[in-house]
Amino acid sequence: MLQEAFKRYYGILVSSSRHEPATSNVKTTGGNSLGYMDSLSVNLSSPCEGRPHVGMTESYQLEVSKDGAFLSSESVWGILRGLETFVQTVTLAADGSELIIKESSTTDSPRYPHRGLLLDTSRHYLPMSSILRTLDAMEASKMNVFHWHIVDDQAFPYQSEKFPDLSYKGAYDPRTHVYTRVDIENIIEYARLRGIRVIPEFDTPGHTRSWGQGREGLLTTCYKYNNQGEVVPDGSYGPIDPTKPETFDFLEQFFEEAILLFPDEYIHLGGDEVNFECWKSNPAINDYMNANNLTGDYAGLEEYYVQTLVDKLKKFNVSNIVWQEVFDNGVKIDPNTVVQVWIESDSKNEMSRVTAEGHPVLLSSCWYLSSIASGGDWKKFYSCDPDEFPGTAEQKKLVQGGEACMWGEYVDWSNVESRVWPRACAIAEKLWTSPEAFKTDSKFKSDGASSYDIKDVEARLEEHRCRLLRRGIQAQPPNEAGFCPGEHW
Ligand code: CP6
Repeated sequence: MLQEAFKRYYGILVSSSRHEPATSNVKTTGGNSLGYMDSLSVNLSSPCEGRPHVGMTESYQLEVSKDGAFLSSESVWGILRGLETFVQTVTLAADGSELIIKESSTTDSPRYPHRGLLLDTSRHYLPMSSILRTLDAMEASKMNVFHWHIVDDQAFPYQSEKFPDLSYKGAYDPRTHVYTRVDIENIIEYARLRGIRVIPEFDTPGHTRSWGQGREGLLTTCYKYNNQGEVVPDGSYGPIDPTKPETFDFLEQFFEEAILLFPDEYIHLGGDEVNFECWKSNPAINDYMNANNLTGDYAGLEEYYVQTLVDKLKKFNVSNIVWQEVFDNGVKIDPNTVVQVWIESDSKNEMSRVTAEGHPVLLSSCWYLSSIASGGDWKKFYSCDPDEFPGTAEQKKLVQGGEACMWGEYVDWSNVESRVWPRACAIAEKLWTSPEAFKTDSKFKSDGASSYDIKDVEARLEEHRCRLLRRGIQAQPPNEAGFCPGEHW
């Protein structure tokens, strides 16, 4: 893993630190009388871990002085983050002849363990190249979780081996617009090498229209009254039908395959926005509810669905993330189930309620990359702080971080890169940097937790956007005016 990282970052150092075409004359010399330097000493003090995981150590120390450049960490993940910082601190001399690094002493660690980005590959398919470049940009911004909202109502690009009809019938094109096992393994490996976890989301029981095409009988048949006043199917389908035992046999087999393919300890079970109208219209669903003391209680039926699914998945030893409605509807979820808050209204109180019940929580409600405001909307993203909600220190400890969400309506391979970057970088910094870090800043003003200088943030974001461009990421301009030195590439 480290050999790959050294190669990767060496390439970035020699090609992307430069604003002009690279020459073979690469050297790291002292702007501040550091003298000629040709190496970075790396000290990994604990055994290498194979996979990124929740709560992995990412802290590192970087010392650059006359004695040399030294990077140390307890974990391979810390070395990766430190390499990123190292190449970011190397700059090109004004005359373009050499690379310069200044004296520095850095002790760095993330504020939150979960710094995610959601990509939706259902509304529009994203080719492998879009996903891999996203992972490159995430590494450059020290993000560590790729939340893959892989399927939804509109299309089913996940190619299941046990149930090939799902993508055969449910993908936009079963030959070209699918993710095969090999594609998925390649994405997971590419992410692993960058210290990024891949968490798949198979959102049920709502948002599942595309599942119905390859799996007859899975979805609820919706009914209407015809002209004669009879109740008849209206030709449309609703959420997964929880009243049929074969539903759960199928789901158990389906999830078993997915859990074996995706190695992360967590799987996202969705559970958001379940529309009750179709369940209400269906006579068999209502008969089932009457027979099970659930008459009229559709949230109760949803609870039954999620509960049964979670119980079936217990034997696979996987932990769950769910959207907030699962918690709101009173499903008895395990204490370690992570709840993701996405509804903008009342989100601070929701953070309080979820953590008061002892659940780990993720914030997304203020971080929709899909809603575009004109102007520098990164400032709005940056002003949102996951710890700012009414609660005790114990409750704050349950905040795992958050995720920037790139929902797929209106984005595909042609614009996803510029839509996400560099706006997601504002969120990435928010999730990495502790408010205390700004206290060492010369411009620090001691007026509470949100004491950062927005002008400094702006300058960092401008610089980082230029860095992404040099690495081949089509990041859009973050502000109303500006330029990148040496552009365009
Ligand atoms: N798709 C799914 C979506 C959204 C959600 N789930 C969504 C809803 C409202 C906004 C943004 C996204 N497009 N499956 C909610 C988690 Cl503002």
